[in-house]
Amino acid sequence: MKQKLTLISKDMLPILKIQSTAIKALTDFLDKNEFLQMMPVMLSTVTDPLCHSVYDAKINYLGQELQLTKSMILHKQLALIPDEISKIYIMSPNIRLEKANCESSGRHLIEFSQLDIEMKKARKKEFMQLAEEMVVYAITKVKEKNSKELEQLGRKLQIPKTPFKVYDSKDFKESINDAEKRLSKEATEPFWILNHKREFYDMEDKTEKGYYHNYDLIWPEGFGEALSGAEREFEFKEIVRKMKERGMNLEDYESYLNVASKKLLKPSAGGGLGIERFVRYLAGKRHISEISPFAKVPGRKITF
Ligand code: ASN
Repeated sequence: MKQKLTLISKDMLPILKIQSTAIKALTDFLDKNEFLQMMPVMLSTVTDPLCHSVYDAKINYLGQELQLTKSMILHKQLALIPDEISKIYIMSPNIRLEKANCESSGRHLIEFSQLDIEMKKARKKEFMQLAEEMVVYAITKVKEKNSKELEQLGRKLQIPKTPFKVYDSKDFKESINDAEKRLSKEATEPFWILNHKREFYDMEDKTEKGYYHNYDLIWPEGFGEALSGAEREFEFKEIVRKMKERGMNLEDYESYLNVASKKLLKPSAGGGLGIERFVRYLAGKRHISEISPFAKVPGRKITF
């Protein structure tokens, strides 16, 4: 069988060094800003429905059907219920059994990790500012500590200037995906795209229907999406309305809806930064499989 071992590529050591610096910098930054680190959830009765179609990832345990985590968005909302807990993050492994046609995107893995963050009562401006500072802090640390490794990889990395440029999808003449691709290729600095019609949990404007209070952070040089997040829907009535609009089966979310119906969910904003995508950008590699020793690429046979 033809088998490529990324593990023994000569670039793996510099890449892992860069990854170690980046992860430490990201978590140090959040610790300094008084975020609490929570452990990942990998099995649950509920998970993120996502806004694109993937294959089911379920297992049966003692007659109970459990989902493998696609993202911890719903758990982040639940974790913020206690009054005393207001800022959290999780280095969260996710399983998304993507369709085989994602192979060529260069940025999809069926198993990946995201740094998932959530802040109670925050609005999008506050979260976006935090994310910009966090990313700049991590890139600065990588440049300081890994100049030798960046040189080995032939990677020239700029420290981005804040505030990042912001686009609103309302102003696009093409689809968001096309605009994102084009702008990412043209850009030399990371930037934001606001207002993307997505999952039920992203806040929709109360008066301007169809306007979403969400944001995607996009890497420049054609590297594409870095982070996606939003202000959250927390009111039961709105959650149910939006689930129905999306043709979701409400019974599948019974445990979550029960909590929401008791008015326990709090307003919050947050997002998730893709770790492998960040390392791919830092290392300047074109395919995400090049930065991960055990990469699981959609459509490709899994060996390890
Ligand atoms: N982590 C994302 C968020 O916080 C959700 C996702 O990964 N689909 O909005």
